[in-house]
Amino acid sequence: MTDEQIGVNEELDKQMLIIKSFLEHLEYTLGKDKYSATPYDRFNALAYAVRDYLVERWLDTQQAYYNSDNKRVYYMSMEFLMGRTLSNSLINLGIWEDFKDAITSLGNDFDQIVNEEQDAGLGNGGLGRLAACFLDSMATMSIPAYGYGIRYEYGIFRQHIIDGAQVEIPDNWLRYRNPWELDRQEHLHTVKFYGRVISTFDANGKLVREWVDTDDVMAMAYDTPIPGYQTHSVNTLRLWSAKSSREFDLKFFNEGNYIRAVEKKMQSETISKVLYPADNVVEGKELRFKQEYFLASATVHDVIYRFKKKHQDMRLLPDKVAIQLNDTHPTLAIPELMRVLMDVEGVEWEDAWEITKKTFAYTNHTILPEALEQWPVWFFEQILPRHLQIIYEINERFLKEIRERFPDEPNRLARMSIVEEHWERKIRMAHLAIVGSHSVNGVAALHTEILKNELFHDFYEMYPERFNNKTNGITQRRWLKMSNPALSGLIDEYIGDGWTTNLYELEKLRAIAADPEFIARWRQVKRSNKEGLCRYIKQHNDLDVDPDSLFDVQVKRLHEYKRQLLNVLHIITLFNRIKDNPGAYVVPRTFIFAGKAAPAYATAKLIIRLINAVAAVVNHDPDVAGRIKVVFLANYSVSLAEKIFPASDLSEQISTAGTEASGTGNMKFALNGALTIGTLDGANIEIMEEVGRENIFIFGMTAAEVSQLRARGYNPREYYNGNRELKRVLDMIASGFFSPWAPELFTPLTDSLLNLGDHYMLLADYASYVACQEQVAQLFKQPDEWGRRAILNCGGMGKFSSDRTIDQYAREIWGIKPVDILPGAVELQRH
Ligand code: 4GP
Repeated sequence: MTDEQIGVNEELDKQMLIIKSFLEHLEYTLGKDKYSATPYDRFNALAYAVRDYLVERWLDTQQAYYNSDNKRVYYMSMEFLMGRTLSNSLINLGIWEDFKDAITSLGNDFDQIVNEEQDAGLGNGGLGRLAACFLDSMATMSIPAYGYGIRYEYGIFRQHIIDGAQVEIPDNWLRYRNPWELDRQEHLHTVKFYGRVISTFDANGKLVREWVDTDDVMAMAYDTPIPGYQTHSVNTLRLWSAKSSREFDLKFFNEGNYIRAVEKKMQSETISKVLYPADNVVEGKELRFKQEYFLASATVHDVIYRFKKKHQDMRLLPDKVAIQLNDTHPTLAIPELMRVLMDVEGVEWEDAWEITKKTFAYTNHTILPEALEQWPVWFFEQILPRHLQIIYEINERFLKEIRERFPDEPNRLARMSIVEEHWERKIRMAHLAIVGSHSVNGVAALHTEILKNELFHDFYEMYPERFNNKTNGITQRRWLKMSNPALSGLIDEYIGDGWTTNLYELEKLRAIAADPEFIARWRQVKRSNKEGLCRYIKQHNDLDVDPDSLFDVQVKRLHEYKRQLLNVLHIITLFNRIKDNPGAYVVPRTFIFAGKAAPAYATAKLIIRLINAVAAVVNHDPDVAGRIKVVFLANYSVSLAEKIFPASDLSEQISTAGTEASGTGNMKFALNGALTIGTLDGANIEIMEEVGRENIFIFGMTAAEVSQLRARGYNPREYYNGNRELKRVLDMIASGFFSPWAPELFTPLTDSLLNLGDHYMLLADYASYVACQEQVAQLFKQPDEWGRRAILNCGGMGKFSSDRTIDQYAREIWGIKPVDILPGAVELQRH
């Protein structure tokens, strides 16, 4: 046989194995044949076949981590917004083509099967998706890492738009099995709640605390494999699910009231039922508090259990374990580790406190005051009495330290105390996180400066060495290679595929950014991606959209600080200009929005209604004649985002300067060749630095200007009275122009701008935004120049890979090195 024939035979063998595995899973795992199998069964069979592929590497990886005994990192997060797993796994394992060919040869539509997968929507937005990107990077870089979270039965709600308004539908994503997870019945931890603390003395006269008469809930582990890209390593995402304990069952069932006992059992299992659907805001509910402790306790137990397999001396813990807290949500892990070290392991306070501080690191994701967690002291008194004692002691020692360091500043104590004493007494979780960690980081340069100079300034003065910046990033595997195969293929053709693991390679695009042939190819790709999105819009919104129009896109959570309303003011301005001058040439634009509003956030929901009301007017006005269109795509999710970014021309990043901690959508757009219109906020600033000031549309006040204006006294009415176009737009909204059936429907929105202070200063930035949008339109008239700048944007994205971010966390916070995974370690053991 020739080499070529051998190659062909190997290919055939591989295909046969894939087909065999797929059919076996269809038959034996799912009990279906080709007549009874639904498309969803085929997806499951395919997923199981891929999972089999992963398992050996997974075991090899875990074995290698155990053997090497390197330090490991635990990324604790209440949210992991994973999206779909199948296509990502196929890409990371490098088996996409093999599987596609094999499955297609059976007469299946491969893409249709891939599209059957439900999103794992265990997160709200930026914070949860960042955690998912980090998992991909950590696996790709062979960093011994674990994600720890909660296996919510209901993820983020599905959004329907009915008569222009958001309607929430529960996301019962586990109803049709989850082929990726493996339940670990043996990894069961008891999590205690309620009860009381008793103090006794042991034989040596040492004070011992016991937390007794508790209501216990079991945390059961479910593991999902996280394959790295082009590497043998497969990491673990471990999610906890609440189960009632056997003792619990016995106690209540013995009381004789069977139904009451079943109710109680169900109650204890509600802990992992549902994700709280709020982004950038706290919902101070007792159930949420319990969820946070559930995650904290189960994870701390697991970490210690794994540590103790190899070590006895607890003082070595920080040499072997780093725990990163994704915001303050898992901060109860700090007093929980203290409790376990002291009450279970017998470590003295001083040692326990050193161990704890060296182990934990805290990432802040927002400076919005409504998002800073503060739990009422009475929650602790009832639910976590022992933790309250520990927190009080931490605070007492901390206040003493402040008094010593700053003897002449009595006000400092109240400002910095972990306990807020006003009104209802509360525990300030951010203060606890800072005091109990050795590292505090923001997620973009500006954000970190705001933490140091404003929000946490007192703490920065006391512990300057703890503060550091880690600018966010995104994984280019999902957000370019997987979701935009046409563009990634084109890039490979010109500069190779090194960018998939070293995003700085994209710099090579700069040299060919002016090459007419490359620009033409680039534009073709964008155009065909836009056609794809047009089909989606037709199918879901029954609207015809012109793929040659400028796709002007704002997709993200609905929030006042993100200023979707400013975008709407611009749309209405253009509408008025067309109405005044129907013959004038206007660059055709399609305004695309998507995003969910927290169900209890009335203003955000009203903005959705306004967008849809404006769409109804604009899209049907004969004078407008299709020159501008407005589209709201329902149910924004990871898988919808994957369709939108590749088809976008303009990325709207228009938050009030100083409010968006980083943003990560901004990076996904630019990576896919959209130009940004944005304020000098969050990571936009760093994007500007990388792509060049001339290749981005910047408008509006800086963060410093926002503060100055606020300090001077901001009067939105000055802007309203001073700008005729703005006044007209606001008057139209207020007068019911877009809601003739309910003329006052939108007055709360205009009121908030005109009468309630316009907190996010839309009116102050309006003129500058509209002027900047005119520059956008001018440039869009020169398609090749637009294309050149889009290429330069993509070429400047090297810094924004989550691989770079993770590399910095690993070196600068965790002190963790990658572990080489030897293929076949498990295989060898077996023989
Ligand atoms: C988000 C921030 O709003 C966003 O700017 C940032 O990019 C993202 O975290 C990741 O760091 N915050 C949240 C939240 O999602 O709930 O606080």
